[in-house]
Amino acid sequence: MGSFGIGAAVRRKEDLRFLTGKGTYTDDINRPGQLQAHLLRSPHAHAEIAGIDTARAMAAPGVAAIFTGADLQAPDLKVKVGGLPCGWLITSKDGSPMAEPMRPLLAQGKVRHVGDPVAVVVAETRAEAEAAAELIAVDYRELPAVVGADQAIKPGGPLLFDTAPGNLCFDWHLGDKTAVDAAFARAHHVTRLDLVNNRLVSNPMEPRAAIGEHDSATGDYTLYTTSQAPHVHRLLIAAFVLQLPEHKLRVVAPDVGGGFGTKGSLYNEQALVLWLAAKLGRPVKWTADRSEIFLTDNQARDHLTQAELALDADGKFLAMRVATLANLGAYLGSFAPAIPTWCYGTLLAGNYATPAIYVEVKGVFTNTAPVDAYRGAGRPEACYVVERLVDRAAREMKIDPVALRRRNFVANDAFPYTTPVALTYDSGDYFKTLDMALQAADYAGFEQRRQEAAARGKLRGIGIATYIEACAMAPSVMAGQLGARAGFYESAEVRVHPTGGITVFTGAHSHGQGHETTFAQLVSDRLGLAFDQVEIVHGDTGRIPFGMGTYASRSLAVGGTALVKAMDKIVNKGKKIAAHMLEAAEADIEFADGKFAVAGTDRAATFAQVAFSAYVPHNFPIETLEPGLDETAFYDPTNFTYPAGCYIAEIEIDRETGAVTLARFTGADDFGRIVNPMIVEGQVHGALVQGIGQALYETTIYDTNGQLVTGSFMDYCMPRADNFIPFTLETNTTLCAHNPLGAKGCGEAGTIGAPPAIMNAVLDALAPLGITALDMPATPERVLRALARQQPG
Ligand code: SMO
Repeated sequence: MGSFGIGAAVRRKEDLRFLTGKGTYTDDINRPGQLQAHLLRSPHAHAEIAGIDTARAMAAPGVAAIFTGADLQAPDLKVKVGGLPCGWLITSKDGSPMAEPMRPLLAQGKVRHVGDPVAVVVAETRAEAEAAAELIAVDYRELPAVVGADQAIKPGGPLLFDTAPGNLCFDWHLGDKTAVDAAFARAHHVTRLDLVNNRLVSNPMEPRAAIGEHDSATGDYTLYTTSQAPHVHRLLIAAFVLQLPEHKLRVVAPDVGGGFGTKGSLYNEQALVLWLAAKLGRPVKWTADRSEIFLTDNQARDHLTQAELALDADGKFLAMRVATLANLGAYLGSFAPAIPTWCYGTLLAGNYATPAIYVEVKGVFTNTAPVDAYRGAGRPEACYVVERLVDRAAREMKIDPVALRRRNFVANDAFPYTTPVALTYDSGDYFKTLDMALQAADYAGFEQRRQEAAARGKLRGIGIATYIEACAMAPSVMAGQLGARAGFYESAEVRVHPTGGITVFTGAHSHGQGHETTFAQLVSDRLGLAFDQVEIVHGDTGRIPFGMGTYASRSLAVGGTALVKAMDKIVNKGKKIAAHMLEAAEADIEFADGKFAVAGTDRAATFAQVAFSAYVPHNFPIETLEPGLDETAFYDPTNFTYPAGCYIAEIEIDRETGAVTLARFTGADDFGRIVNPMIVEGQVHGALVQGIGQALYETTIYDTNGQLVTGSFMDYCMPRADNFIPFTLETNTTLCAHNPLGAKGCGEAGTIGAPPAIMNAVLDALAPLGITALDMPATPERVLRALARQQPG
């Protein structure tokens, strides 16, 4: 099965339907008698609602119903509608739990960001619902708004919640402050840096959508929706928001056009359409338009950071100290508080053996859209701090940035290596990865290219960033101790059909990752079956076993391992059946290439023959074995996985326009075992474009009143194909030491390593002019302003 097994660049099965327009996305689904919902959203960033008059809107054509926040809490309701729960509890330095204000489905007397939902109109058509919403009169009493985390924590300013004094959600820390302070006191050199990690809008190609359906005869609910984790969303809606028996709710996430973490969170509309469907006795559909995505999808990053690195005279890192303000927006997203804490602070060791690290993070509420997980989720923010600091330290100490990195890498013989910020790296070879990238980038030839560019009037710079990420969060017990309100295992059910075909039901979810192909390769490889004998099913709680879905680059390492474990059970049972069929001892049966064979003989039964015997048990050890050959496995990893790599960016700056263009981009990644190199390359390309997008193009701007200035593609610069050049990508594989596939994950690397590589290159190009600081994105305007500051007059 070499051509379809592990390591084969199999073309994606799912692409036939995607590329021929035959995918089924939530908005492609229409249920009989369905109504359309439209949300009236706040035009103000912060206001009290003194009254809502829906009378005129109710009389508008096609309107079936209008509900406001008060209706969700009405005294005559048997079950009041709850707020959206948060999946992670962060504990502050002083031991107190984070502030956890309610996030209602519809505003309860107050709005806290532009786009906050105030009322829902349900009508026969979307146009009618939208038109009627215009007729709702809301009496807003405007309040002053606050948009920056640094402003929000100033005393005496606007306050979002009475239950969160100072707009503070948590004040968290990690690491040994005393050891860090002592190391700084004896340092030969200290490098200091203030950084802004710019806020992003994730903008998946497919907007969020939800269809709620309720069967009044059975009491069953169905939700079709854009979700990365259908079982998690079912649990949250059933247990916390609507208080339904969990088994009465089926959540179907059909084809999903990009998740990026944004669709891992639960949103108001997903619960609301179910409540509406039951209330109105008809299915209710809602699909976001692009403006709603900008206003109400969870946004990303938005850190203000002060970072310091202490070094000895040889450039050995002694300690790192980091203080970050993390803007959480107006409400807590499902995983929001975990992102700037456990997903960020724990990654500040980077690829380095820094002996002492201390990080403090304040999570702050502001009158902006909620901020939550987005591709990389905390790790890009950490990598950006580390790699910008290291580069600046190299420049200040006049040490070659490559040499400084090498001097401080975790040594190859140090694994498993426990960092001062709670993680244990299991495997890696950062030296070889760096060397591969340097070689492929022709690092040695750069000076010549710089001079050649200078002759053309261009400023050319080169920048390096190494990265490490902690993927596939684990283990569940540890996560629970750290405040997680979820498990981190994954499930797989493998159904063997009597004629030898396989259907895999996986708890992981594919929203662009290509699981239907990669997981089928795992089966083809392990069971020796033809590729088209294998079907992968995901995304439907009515079919799949309970699973955690897809995030944190986990699907292969965790979901794939669950699948391997289920197949191991099948092979073990198959051996018992084959031993009976072949009249041999079980211990003598070997399974390879799809055949159960008696060792050292040519007596064998194919997988299909054994499967048939399992379901038509005429020649079967029925006294000792149950018929059937289906197996299910759950896998809870014992550690995170640690993909790592090195990116080298080369850019040119046009001094007249300030425009930064990519000249070269080279990467060397260690993703552990790679199942499908073509899919991995696609994942790296996509993440690199998002990472380079953050560094050069994308940013989210609110004005001081909390109005979103970058609320459309006219103002928010999405990277485009013509901004890019072909990437040169290498892989250096060290296997994950604790899962049987040796897989580490590949989905987020590019968003983590690319931003600092690009910014280090931009600052390298500007260094000869004395420019030492620049924040992302390095837009032409910012570059020109920086150049102008250096040339007074
Ligand atoms: S940002 Mo992700 O789905 O861990």
